[in-house]
Parts: sequence; C-alpha cells; structure tokens
Amino acid sequence: MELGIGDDKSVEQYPYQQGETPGMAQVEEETEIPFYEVHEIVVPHLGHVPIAKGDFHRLPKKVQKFIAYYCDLLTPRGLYICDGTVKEADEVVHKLLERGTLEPLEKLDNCFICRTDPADVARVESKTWISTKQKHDTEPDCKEGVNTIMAHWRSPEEAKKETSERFPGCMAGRMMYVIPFSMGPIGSPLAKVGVQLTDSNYVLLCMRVMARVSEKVWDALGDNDFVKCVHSMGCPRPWRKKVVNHWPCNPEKILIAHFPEERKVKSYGSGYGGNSLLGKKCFALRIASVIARDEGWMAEHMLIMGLTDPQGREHYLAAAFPSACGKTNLAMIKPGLPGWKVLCVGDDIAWMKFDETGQLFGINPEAGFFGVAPGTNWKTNPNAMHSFQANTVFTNIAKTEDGGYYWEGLEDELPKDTKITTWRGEPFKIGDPIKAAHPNSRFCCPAAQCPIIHPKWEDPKGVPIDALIFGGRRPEGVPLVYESFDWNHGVMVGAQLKSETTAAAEFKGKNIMHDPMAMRPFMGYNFGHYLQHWLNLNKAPNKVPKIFHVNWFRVDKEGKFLWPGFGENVRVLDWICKRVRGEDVAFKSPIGYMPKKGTINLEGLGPIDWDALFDLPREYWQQDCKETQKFLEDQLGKDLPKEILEECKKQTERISKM
Ligand code: OXD
Ligand code: MN
Repeated sequence: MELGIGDDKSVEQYPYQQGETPGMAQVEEETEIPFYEVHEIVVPHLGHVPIAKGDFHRLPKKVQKFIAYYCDLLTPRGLYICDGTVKEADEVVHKLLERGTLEPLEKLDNCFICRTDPADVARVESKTWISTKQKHDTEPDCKEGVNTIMAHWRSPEEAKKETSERFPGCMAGRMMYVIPFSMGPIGSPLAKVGVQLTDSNYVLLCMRVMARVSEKVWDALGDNDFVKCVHSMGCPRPWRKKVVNHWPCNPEKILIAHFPEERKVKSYGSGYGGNSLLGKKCFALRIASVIARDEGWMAEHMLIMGLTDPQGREHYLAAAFPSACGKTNLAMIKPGLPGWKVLCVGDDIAWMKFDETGQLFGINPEAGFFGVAPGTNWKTNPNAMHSFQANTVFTNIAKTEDGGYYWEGLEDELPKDTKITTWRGEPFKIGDPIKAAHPNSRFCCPAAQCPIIHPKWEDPKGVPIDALIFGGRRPEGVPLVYESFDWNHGVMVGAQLKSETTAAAEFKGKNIMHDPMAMRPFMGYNFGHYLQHWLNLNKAPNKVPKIFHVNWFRVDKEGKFLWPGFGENVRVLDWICKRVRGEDVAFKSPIGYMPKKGTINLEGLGPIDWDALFDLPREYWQQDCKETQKFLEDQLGKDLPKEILEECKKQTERISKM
C-alpha cells in the first residue's frame, strides 16, 4: 500500500469499527503504565502502524511513550512525524488541493481557501471543559443556585467516560501527524513546548503558522515535560456519515477537554480554530494560566505593542479585550498622529513574567495571526491586509472570480460587479442580502509578514511591559480612558470587565456581558484563585505596572460613536504613556484617575465632545457598582479575595459621595 499523506484513494478500509479496535479494553491512561511496559506492549504494536515520515526512535523518550500510547488507542493507519519545513507544508498543500479541501487564491502568492463543513465554524464553549481531581481547583464556590461563567469542571470519572466514548479507534484509516511546537521563541526561558497529535493536515498547516513547528523543538525539549495535545476530527474510516466539503468532522460529539494537572488537552470532533489549533486558546491560555500560577507568572488574553512618540521614547503596552472588540486592529494600528510609531509584538496572547529586578517582561507565545476576516480592510487595518497577501490559509471566506478574497467590509474596495462565490459556494454580488463570508471566517498568516512587526518580537527575554490596559464595548456611562488608583484597584477593574455582545437571538438587540479580564472563555482554573494570584504578584521586588481602562465605543443620544476610534486611539495611548512617565495630566475621580481637560491631543480631529466622553453619570455608576459587586459575590462566593471586595466597597463609597 502506498502511504499517501491524507490521500483518500490510497486508504485501505480499516477492518474495525470505532471502539472495537483490538486490545483497547486493556489499555489504561498512559500515566498509569510504566515505560518498560509501554515499550513491550505498545511499541511492538507501533510495528503495525507504518511510519510515513520521521524517525520515531530519535524522538525524546517521553514523546515516544506519548505517541506509542496514542497509536495504540487511536489506531491510525500511519504515523507522520512533522519537521515543520516548507517542503513539508508544500507536500501537505498539494494533497489538500488534490482532495479539494483547499482551493488556491490565484491572485495571491501561496494563499488558499478552506471551506469547512458549515456545521463546524466556531469555538464551541458549551463543549469546552476542564477536569481536575478537585472541583474547587477549577470552579469557585459560587453562591447557591449560581453557575460559574468561567472554567467549567468535569470530574475525572465523567472525563474518562466522555473521552473513552470518543477516542478509542478514532483515527482508524487516517494518518496521525505528530507536531512538535514551541509557544514562544524556541529556547526562550519564557517559551514552552507542546506536542500535538492530529488526524487533520489542515490543522497541521495552520499550526505551523500559529506556532513554531520545527525539529529544533525536540532538542529544546530533551527529557523535559511537554504539554500533550491530542486532536481528532472524530471521523474514523469507514465513514458512516456524509462528509461535507471534504471536511470530515463530528459536530454532535465535539469535546474540548483540558487536564491541567497532567498538562494535557484532548479535542474531538472539530477542526476549527480554537478547538483544534491546540497551541492557542487551549494551551497558551487555559493550560498556561495554570502553569503560570504554579510558576509565578501570567498567561493573558492580551495584545502587546511598542509605541514610540515623536521624541523617540518607546513604551510597551499589553491590552486585554474580549473577543470582537478590535484587538487585532489595535495591535496593528496606523497612528492618526504624525510622528508616532506603533510596532506589533502580538495580537492575542501575552505571557508575562517579572524578572529578578522586578520588571515585567512579556512575549507573544504565538507565531501567527488567526484573525477574524470580516471587517478587515485597507481602512480599518492596512497592516493586517499586508500581512496576509502571501503564505496564508483563509477559512470560510468568499472568493472573487479572479482568485482574490472577499468578505463583508470589502464592499468599497472592489468593483461592484465583481463575481464572487460565497463561503458556501453560492454565486454572490456585492449588495446581495446574504453573507458572502461566514462572520467568523479567518485569515491565518505568519506574524513575521506584518509590516510593523516589532524587531524584538522574538527576543527570548521578551519586551518590558510598562502598562496593562483593559477595555470593552461600553456604549453608555464609561469614559474614554481612566487609570486605576493602584494595583488592587486595577485588578478589580479587570475583574469587572464587561462588553457588549450581540445577543444569541439577534433581534433582541445587544447585551452587556461580563468577561472578567477578557478571560471568560479561556480561564484554566478557579477564577477566585486567579484573582488572588494577580494580587499576590504585587510584592517586592516586583514593580507592578499601572493598569488602565479604555472604551472606544461610547455613543451619544442618537447612538453615534463619540470617539473616532481606529488610528486615533493612539491619542489615548499617548495619554497613557504620559501617565506611565508620571506626568501631571490626571485628576482623581470616583472611578480612578481621569484626563485633565485638554491633556489628550485632539488636534486635527474636528469637533469632539469631551464632556460627553468623560461624563460619569451618577446613577449609572451607582447601579454599576451594585451590579459588579453582586456579580463577583455570586460568582466567587467565599473565593472572592477580600482585597477585591474591599475595592468594590471603596468604589461604591466614592460614588455615593459624587
Ligand atoms: C479569538 C477569540 O479568536 O478571542 O482570538 O475568540
Ligand atoms: Mn482572542
């Protein structure tokens, strides 16, 4: 049999049904099997799994053991040990083109469209959970009758039941790719290694963009532990259901399971983004937040940028925003003020650690951008546009007749009569009443292609972080910018982060939802313990940075934005930098330090209603304080750190005196 990678035609029909693979019943979790047994039992079994590429015996022993265990459990038809080279990527692309999973975008260089099964288009939060021995390690002691909105727990017994219903035999007839990857520059003291097993070569293509996939990872790893990532589309052969768009998946059985105590992720049924590129949300946020707590650092849903003023002074900012608040746009803004320069270090995740002098340093653990396409255009984010003109995998976007990309937001940048094919394959013209691209369609491109990528973005030490920023979509009541009084107050500001989202039933309008620290979907452990971890970081010799809150989205009575946003946001960042340098540009308000009138540069902006942008409506804030405190008490019960409760009470008191 020819061992083609992902080549359907060369696949022998596997004789076993899911769950019926030989020897499965005897196999326990690999942690329970001493290595010598694995060597005797499983490695010989590996003899039946042909190696399509790579030298199994040259891998670190712990990796061999991991692979051998999962070969036995998942029963792939072959093993493909990835080396991360361009040649490898070209080979995989070739196969995916042949099969029809990818289509070329002829207008661009080495760019492709993938259209998924329309049933597999987004992160699935309801099927995402965390299993620890003790429930309290994952979920806070919520008030009676309240459910946590953060990490969701499953007992080890439930986890075992759910995973063993799915994984045995799930790669039958499919290739298992072994992906060695580093989150963070290989060898950086802040980086961490993972190994992902997957039966999707689309996932392999995106992983090699989003993480550093290379044989050098094996050397960096040596005998050390790594984060174990297991991913399957959940579609073993022979297929017993219709496969749509050459995208075998199993939406009814999706599960994204995290085992932080074992530093392990198991994902089943979905090939989409955060569900399947396990280095990103699963590892770099959920598992890493637990590692960070254990090791005394922070893994946060934050962009990192370097901002240089016309005098040549550079400050580094890390900013957390809930999904869909324009974080990628902010990470790459084209400053609206002359003489200013923004350089991007990362657009989604920051790993930050205080060094021995007490300075906070941050790295971007990722190597690419997995950005939302709709809304991105030459006006909103020219730097992103430049970043994905080559070597990019687009998912669920639309295609123009001449081999270009299209999505909502590009209406004014293409001729009106352009012939377009939607993400579902239907003919489309600009102005038609359907969506051409899925609202969660994505570009997946190397960060190195960003024209404003920071020269230090791969510095192993990271960059020194001067300020932390939280923000959300707040149409009402919340000023353009304010600074917390101190670290504890700032942690409270982050804990009460809220943002407007579109309600599940769209016609009911918009809702303001809590998204503490912008980590609601990405929290890896007890949120109360997480807040306590933040509070504990404020100890000698650490010099904790100032914490700010921004809101670009306040509207007037007619619902019009009061602030122009986009590139003009640099004016607010300028004010933040002044505060970092200790300039006297603020006054004390009940909610924090606010800009003295005129200390934000508004030159050339036309009329801006300063008073409306900075107004603090008393009733609104009274209500907000009450609601915030109740939210934190309900969610955290006795896990609410007393310092945070104290900050809530002090804020209420200040507002009552307004
Ligand atoms: C993302 C998200 O995709 O935050 O980055 O949802
Ligand atoms: Mn994100």
